[in-house]
Amino acid sequence: MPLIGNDRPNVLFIPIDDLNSWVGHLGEHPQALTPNIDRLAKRGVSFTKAYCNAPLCNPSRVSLFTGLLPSNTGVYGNGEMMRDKVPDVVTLMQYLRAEGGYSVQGGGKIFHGSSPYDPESWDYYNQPARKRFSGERDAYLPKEAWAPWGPLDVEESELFDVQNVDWAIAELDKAHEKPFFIACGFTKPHMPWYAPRKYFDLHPIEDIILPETLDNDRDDLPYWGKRFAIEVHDVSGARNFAIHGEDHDMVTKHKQWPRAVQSYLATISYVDAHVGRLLEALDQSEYGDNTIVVLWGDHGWHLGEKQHWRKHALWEVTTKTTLVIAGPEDVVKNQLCKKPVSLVDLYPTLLDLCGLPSRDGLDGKSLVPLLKSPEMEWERPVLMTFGYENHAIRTDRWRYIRYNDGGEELYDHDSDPNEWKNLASNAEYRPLMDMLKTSLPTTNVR
Ligand SMILES: [Ca+2]
Repeated sequence: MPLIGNDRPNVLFIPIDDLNSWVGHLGEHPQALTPNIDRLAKRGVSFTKAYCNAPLCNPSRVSLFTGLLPSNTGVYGNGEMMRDKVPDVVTLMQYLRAEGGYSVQGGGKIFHGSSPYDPESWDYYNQPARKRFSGERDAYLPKEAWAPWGPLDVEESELFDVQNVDWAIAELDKAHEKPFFIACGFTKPHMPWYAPRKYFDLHPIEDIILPETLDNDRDDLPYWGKRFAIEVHDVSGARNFAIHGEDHDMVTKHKQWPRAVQSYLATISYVDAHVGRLLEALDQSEYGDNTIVVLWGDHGWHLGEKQHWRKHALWEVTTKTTLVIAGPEDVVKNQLCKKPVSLVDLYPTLLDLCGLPSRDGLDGKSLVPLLKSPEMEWERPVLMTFGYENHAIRTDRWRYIRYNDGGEELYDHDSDPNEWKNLASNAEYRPLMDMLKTSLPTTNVR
């Protein structure tokens, strides 16, 4: 039924920078402690196979907010500006405002960077002052060691994300004449992993479990797979940040692997605590019953899997993230949805949930049917792109990667959830790969 004016639901949008799928209720790291995100998941649907469309900040977020795949915009890296590539694009916020009468406000990190990246997209943008804090390093570490993590002894109220949540809470406390879209974006758990000490104490270093890895995992990768594993590679700027050598060599040389995992888990727990404050404020506000909550990470993050760190590649760990949608009455509660979906689906999903007409030309598909019935048939391969003509396709069972030089990877998630065995050189799988290839984009904008 079409909704009008103030009958439309409000939207609380919670982007979380560099959050992979390590949240408690997904169980992908057994020590992830996120009681508040887990509580949100109980109020809606959490997706166990939610993927970014590009494995780094700018292209992932541009894709989400334009509803267009990187191959259709040409925004592949952090160096390309959205309005240079697609000057007239109507962002999700612009559409909600123009067609739905929404007030649209953002704060913290929504697009790439914490400044209002696209002023046209916002009625108001909140940007707390940024202060730099250094965490406590392990005492024996040499200065040149790559180890940007450690506990902080500071007042939490001084931290950027906490101040931004304070702003969003104040907004929820106000009377709003129009339906609102409030985006409260967290800059953590992006590096550096400095978080208040109490969150480190939740994750004692001596108990930390490292991700499962295979020593010679990279041997069966084609050229670009190996390169993406080794380099910290921004495809638009071709910059290589690996100035100290490979991240994994540095981490193991300085015995920092458990500390790194602890620090990432601690930083996630810190974010979760403040997600909790935000959700509590929503519950206590007059909007608790009429607000859609969407919480998402912008891509995955490696902590040593494939001897790789960070993002910037096309594997499962690089591309899988957290996506929870909760709130509206007709969304089922406390369900995991195991169908592959992606962040480009959020634009049409929100139009659907907000009772707005769908828009032509969007690349995603509304997830509302899955929000009502998470186990329904959903045959829709997800496309991920890293740089020009490098793509991955994820179906329920398979991940197929094809690089621009023709290099290929194929993984069977039924038997190999860690993606250790690249099956692409096995002729038996040629027909399957040819079939998966038909889901690759036919247009690749430069
Ligand atoms: Ca391998």
